[in-house]
Amino acid sequence: MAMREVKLCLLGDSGVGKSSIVQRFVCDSYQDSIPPTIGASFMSKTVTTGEKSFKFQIWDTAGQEKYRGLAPMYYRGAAAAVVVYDITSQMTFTKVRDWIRELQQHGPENIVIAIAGNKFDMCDLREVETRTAMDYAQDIGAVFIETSAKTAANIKELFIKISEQLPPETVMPYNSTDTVDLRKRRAQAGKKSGCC
Ligand SMILES: Nc1nc2c(ncn2[C@@H]2O[C@H](COP(=O)(O)OP(=O)(O)O)[C@@H](O)[C@H]2O)c(=O)[nH]1
Ligand SMILES: [Mg+2]
Repeated sequence: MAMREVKLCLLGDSGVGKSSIVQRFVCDSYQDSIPPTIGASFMSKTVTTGEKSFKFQIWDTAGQEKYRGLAPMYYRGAAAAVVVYDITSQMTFTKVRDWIRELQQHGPENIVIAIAGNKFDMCDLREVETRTAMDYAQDIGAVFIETSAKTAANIKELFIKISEQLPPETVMPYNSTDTVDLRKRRAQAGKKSGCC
């Protein structure tokens, strides 16, 4: 079976649940109190859909303003970016537009963008209507999904939807030169998280 390697980065405001989404996806675990991400961290996970396997190389970035300048290092060369907001916070959805603008202006040309409305388990406190976010995603041609890292709702589906949208040329063959570069960068710039 063909294995494809996909560089993916998570962007979004601090506290929206980026690290929790990665932890749920990679380790199938969740912590109510998860340490804040410093700079960025890296994990990988393989998903198989039908005849294809995708090895996601996931860069989880820190949302704080002070780390914002580092983001290009993680979305550069990425095949996909997940921009996360918290459905209980309108302010975090406003930040999504800033990230999308940045990706459109400075990101890779064919990058697949996904917008994830996280904390779906807290619907009672919802501030961002599903329709609003879905319409926005549709306008910009992004994948849209609401997720809960806490309950695991739609976490795997998020990555499957992304893999379905990847044009073949943006998916790096396994063991390509870029893979080597990525590993080098990982050693230099990232901190590997070990939740499993
Ligand atoms: N209720 C709920 N809380 C979540 C969810 N995902 C993350 N959190 C909580 O939100 C806080 C911030 O999560 P974190 O993953 O560190 O956010 P990040 O700064 O975007 O990486 C933590 O207390 C998490 O436990 C979720 O799906 N539902
Ligand atoms: Mg984090």
